[in-house]
Amino acid sequence: MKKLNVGMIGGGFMGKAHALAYAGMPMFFWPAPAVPHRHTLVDVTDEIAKEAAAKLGFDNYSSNWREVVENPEIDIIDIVTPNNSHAEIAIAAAKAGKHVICEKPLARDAAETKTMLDAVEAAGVKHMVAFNYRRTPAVALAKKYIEEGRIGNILNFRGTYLQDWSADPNSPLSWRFQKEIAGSGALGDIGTHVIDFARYLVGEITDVNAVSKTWIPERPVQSGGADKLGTVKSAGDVPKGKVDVDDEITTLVKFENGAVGSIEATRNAWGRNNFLTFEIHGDKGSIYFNYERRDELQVCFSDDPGDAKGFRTVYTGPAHPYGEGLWPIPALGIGYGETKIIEAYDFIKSIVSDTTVSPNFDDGYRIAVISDAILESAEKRQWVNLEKSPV
Ligand code: SOE
Repeated sequence: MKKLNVGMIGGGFMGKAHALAYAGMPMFFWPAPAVPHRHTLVDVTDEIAKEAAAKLGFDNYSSNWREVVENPEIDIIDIVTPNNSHAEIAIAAAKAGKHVICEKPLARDAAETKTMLDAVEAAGVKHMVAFNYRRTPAVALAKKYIEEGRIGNILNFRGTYLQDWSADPNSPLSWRFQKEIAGSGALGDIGTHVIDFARYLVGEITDVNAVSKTWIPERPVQSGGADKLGTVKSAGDVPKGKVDVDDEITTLVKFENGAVGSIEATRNAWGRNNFLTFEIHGDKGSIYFNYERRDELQVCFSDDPGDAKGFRTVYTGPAHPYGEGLWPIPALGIGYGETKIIEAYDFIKSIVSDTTVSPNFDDGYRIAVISDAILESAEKRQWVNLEKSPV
């Protein structure tokens, strides 16, 4: 069976998720289109890379990503580093003829993202941006119902991504609060997942009208390189650094097909953990999804019997998208790991079958253009029309 060697740049939280996906993919989707092989892991020092390689099952380690990108044995470069390093690595990887998968958001703004898109297109390599949540079977099922016309013409999309890991002012100043590294705050980090849902399920966004807030303007400087994501709180009189990105974004949106809607993203919503939701109303029915209950899709169709009208729950399983490879009984449980396994499967399949996979760098670029427009709208306090922009 064909093997594809992966060089993974970054061995933190997302590195763990991607390594799990490479290990698990052939166990779920067999025969595998090709078996991803964990060849080399790169991190900032040899010591950190060595430990991460041992933990995540890679044969080799390195602290020099350029050497790994140039290594002729490597087929795929997987980028799971902070946002400010994505472009340089992806462009070098594309030039070296490697297929590239990169964590979201692709880069810090649309202009930087465009350089990545241009590079992969010029090199003719396969590319994917890791908006994994659209690969939750219940989300793919929503897409299927919409394409089959089950809820008719879409009127409204209401999407949220709410977390609370940064609601405490003592949560450290992770790189995710620094514009120079992250590009934007809640918008780029989690709002982009909702924008991906909106484009995937409804269509292209044409106009936005947003408000943005930074609730906690400074945070304790984080010790050590690893991103603590609010799990470690600093107490007492510790040095603080400036937060120069949005903590919260709320925007109205208009779609090309006439639908309207709203998108909200915040990491300051006490009690919300991974509250990634959408409710879509069509003229023949409605669909509701909440990632915190990710085996379930709530549906209501206008032709349901009058005495049974109301939302009901479909539990995803073998009858639904990706069901052929996943667990044999509905509601045994889809997790974050499974969404990443499906993502790896679709990426490997696109390489082997020489087809385009979505979301790819073009989608990542369009999402970056929408994100820039949201920030511009919040700053100018007015609607911003995207048809005049390069989407
Ligand atoms: C932090 O908000 C984070 O890790 C995001 O960066 C991921 O994209 C999301 O899936 C989980 O939360």
